[in-house]
Amino acid sequence: MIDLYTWPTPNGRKISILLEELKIPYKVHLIDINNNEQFNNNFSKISPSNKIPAIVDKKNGESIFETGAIMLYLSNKNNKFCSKKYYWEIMQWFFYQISQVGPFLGQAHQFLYYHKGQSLFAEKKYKDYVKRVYDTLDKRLEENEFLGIEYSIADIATWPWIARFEIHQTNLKKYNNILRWYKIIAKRTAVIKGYHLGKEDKEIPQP
Ligand SMILES: N[C@@H](CCC(=O)N[C@@H](CS)C(=O)NCC(=O)O)C(=O)O
Repeated sequence: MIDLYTWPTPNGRKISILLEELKIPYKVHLIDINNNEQFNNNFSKISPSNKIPAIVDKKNGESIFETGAIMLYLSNKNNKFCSKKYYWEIMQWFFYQISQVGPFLGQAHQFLYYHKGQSLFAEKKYKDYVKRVYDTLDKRLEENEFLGIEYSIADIATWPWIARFEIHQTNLKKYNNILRWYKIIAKRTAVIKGYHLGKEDKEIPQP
């Protein structure tokens, strides 16, 4: 049993989708980041940078923050979604998500959507970067069905960010390969369940 401290955001959804895919029982504790609950003392003990998500593994009492570490922990323990055969293919695209897709699309959301008009420089910078990320992913998916060749933590980490295509103002229909990949993953039962966590009313965005 895993305790999952989270909120329905792309980073939060990476973990709920992975837990669903792994069929691991988990209990959700919502940390409302719009109400600054991430700064509560109890949460700081398991997430020292005060960001969601974080987990506690009830089996051994281990607590983990940072989605990259959480996903590697869960996937290693269960020996799934990170095959030995394609290990380095998966790792490259997994770390590309952690270091580039997430941080750059996250900034794009701030400057292109939530705080539009604050900085023309930042708007151009992140609009260009979103295009660069999409071009990179589209090329990879032209040559491979999934980012890590087979469905893996690289796809599970990236998909919830692409699901925000409307917020980073991208027409997904212009990227045939990402579109195909997005739709296939969006149909998975575990993805649907993990996506809806905490926000049952919100549908998966359809391009
Ligand atoms: N690098 C972190 C990023 C986590 C993150 O940015 N979480 C956001 C929500 S998606 C958050 O907790 N924001 C609240 C805050 O920064 O105070 C990870 O991968 O876990």
